[in-house]
Parts: sequence; C-alpha cells; structure tokens
Amino acid sequence: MEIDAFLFDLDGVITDSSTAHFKAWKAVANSYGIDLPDSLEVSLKGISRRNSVEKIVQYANIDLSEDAKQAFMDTKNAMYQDLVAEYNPDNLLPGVQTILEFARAHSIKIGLVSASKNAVPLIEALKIKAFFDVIVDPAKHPSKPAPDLFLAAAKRLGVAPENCVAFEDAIAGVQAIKAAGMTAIGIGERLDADYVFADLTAAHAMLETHV
Ligand code: B16
Ligand code: MG
Repeated sequence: MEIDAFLFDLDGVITDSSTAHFKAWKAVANSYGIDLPDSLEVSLKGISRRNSVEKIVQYANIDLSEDAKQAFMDTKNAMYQDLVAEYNPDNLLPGVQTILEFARAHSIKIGLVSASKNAVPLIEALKIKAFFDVIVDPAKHPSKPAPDLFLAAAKRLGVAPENCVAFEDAIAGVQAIKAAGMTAIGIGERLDADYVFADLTAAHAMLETHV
C-alpha cells in the first residue's frame, strides 16, 4: 500500500487520557445521582462532549435543561483538565515516539484527528506538537463517527484518503476512518478495523514491512 499520511487519534492512542474522560463523566454523573456502569465507557469513547452528555442523559432517562447540560459539561471538563494537569512525556503510550520518528524518516505526513477540544494543550504537555503537520479543529466539523474530521486532515495535507493510515481506539473513530475510505488501525481490542494491535509498537512493526 502507498502510505502518504498517518492520522492519529489522541485519547487512547497517544496517551491514556480516555480513562480520565470516563472517570470525570462518572464523577459528575454521580453528583447527579446517576451511576454510570463501566460498560458505558466504550460508547462514550471518541464522541464529542455534547454527544457524550446526550448519551448519558438518555442512559439515565432524565430530563436536563440546556443550562443544566452545559453545567454538566463544564464540570466534567474542569475535572478532566485536573486529571490530566500533570501529564508529561512519561504519559506517552508505548510506541508513540518511535512511530512519529518513523513517519518523519519516511516523509509520511502526520495529522492529529482528535474529537477533543483539549487536544492542543495536551500534545504540548506531551512534547510532541512539533511532529504534526496538521491538527484538525474538532469544533469546525461534525464529530466521529462522521468521516469529516479525517477527510479534513487529508485535504489539508494534500493527500488522497486511500493513502492515509489512521489510528483509533474507539468504535466511533474506526467507523469514521472507514467512512473516509482510509486504512483503519484499531488500538485496543474488539474493534472492527483493518488491523488491530495492542499498541503503536505492534502497529509500527507491521507498518515497517509495508514502507
Ligand atoms: P473534550 P479522541 C475524544 O478524544 C475522547 O475519546 C472522548 O471521550 C471525548 O468526549 C472527546 O474527545 C471530546 O473531548 O471534552 O476534551 O472536547 O479520542 O477523539 O482523541
Ligand atoms: Mg480516542
């Protein structure tokens, strides 16, 4: 396969902040008397803050005014930011640095395709921002599972979607990659991707044989 770009999801692929997102949702929900089961985590991964609160309200079968939803999201975001406040390069998941350097060495462009509005400060804290040729703004496009964020990255990089390899830990994210016509690499388990690996170290080992 011709590979012109690697497109990375952030939470759950580059760093383990996806657990911080769920921990924060769980804590805020608790303060509303809602007990979020761990089984809900998988369906909240990769989707926007707004879609997450809608899913939680639907799960709990409660009515919240628009103001209350906004307060719910704001409290969650403040909690999430507290949880990742100390993140630093030690919080990079295995293989991140290596695969970014590998991409650079092979002139493969690099994009960040996160649904998170906290993505930029997080990659700055992780000290990897300089690797990215493009960082897509999630506020400007429909969220995953729509393909728009991935397609916007390819367009800005000037590469064809079929020559992009994208990495995701979320079901919604893998759906978005496939809808964009790109090669999907799932990080984790039980993902309907073209390839599934435990981490980027294993993904890199496979990709090395294709470049
Ligand atoms: P924020 P990713 C996603 O990031 C998370 O997986 C998801 O849990 C979160 O709700 C979403 O970002 C929005 O994040 O509230 O910080 O804007 O996995 O696409 O990098
Ligand atoms: Mg993710």
